[in-house]
Amino acid sequence: MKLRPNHRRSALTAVVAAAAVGLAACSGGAPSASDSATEDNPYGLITPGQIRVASLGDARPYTFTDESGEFTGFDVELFTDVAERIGIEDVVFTGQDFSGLLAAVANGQFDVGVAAIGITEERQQTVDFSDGYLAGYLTVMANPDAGIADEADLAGTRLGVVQGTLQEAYAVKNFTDTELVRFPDNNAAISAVNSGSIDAHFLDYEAAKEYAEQYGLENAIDIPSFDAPAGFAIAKNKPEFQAALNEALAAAMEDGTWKELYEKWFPGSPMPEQYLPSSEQSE
Ligand code: SNW
Repeated sequence: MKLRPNHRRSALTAVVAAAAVGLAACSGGAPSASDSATEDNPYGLITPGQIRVASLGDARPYTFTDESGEFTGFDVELFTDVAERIGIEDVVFTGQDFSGLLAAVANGQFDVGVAAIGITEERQQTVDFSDGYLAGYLTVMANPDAGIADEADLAGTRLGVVQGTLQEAYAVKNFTDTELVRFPDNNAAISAVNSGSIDAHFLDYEAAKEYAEQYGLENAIDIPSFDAPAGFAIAKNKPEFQAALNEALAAAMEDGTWKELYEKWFPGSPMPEQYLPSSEQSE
């Protein structure tokens, strides 16, 4: 009794299988080798299955290396979560100077740059970005004795900036009576503040807050940089990678992962609404 249906099913299976083989043969035949590479490597990564990330070792709490040399911080944990959502567990972070970071992504040494990198039109000429994931302030951090409370007080002072940052660009444009002193990274600039060789350093808000606590400095001036939210920088012409990152990033915001990481790494900072789950947004 059962023979017949079984028989039929296997006949049907055979037909389906034959059709599948036919299809595979067709699709395998027509396109070039680059298509099969895309199949194994849908995001066009340097090494299939691995994401190489250009980052910073000293931009706590965004991206930094802990005592054991492991990369961690808000941006690192967010990116690692996003990568996992697109099926990539093998994420390798490498510390760079900020000034070389976008070029290293653009010329294909890294799949992505993750370092509180503000999305600007100028930067978009060399790299593409994911959607934004963090919008905050640029901060002038100084010794409380320096008497710096607003932009006018910067006249005649020596102000540190890290090369290639939005802080450098902003200072060049707006702090015209200030002597800018360029550093490769925040640690070098903070040492210079502590030794008194510069009066203040201009960096990202959360990084300033950490150094301020550590060294008895203060966040003297906060300048909104909401029009340049941080995004993940990726080489141009990788639309599948960009789309996958954006979808995963949106999911990390919608399920509260973004909020959890924000509270973990930026305790006490005002909670911006735009990246929260839609149920927690006011309109
Ligand atoms: O534009 C801000 C953004 O609104 C948020 O506060 C995170 O930082 C920024 O992206 C600015 N970050 C600087 C930049 O993009 C410095 C980055 C760094 O030092 N790692 O140039």
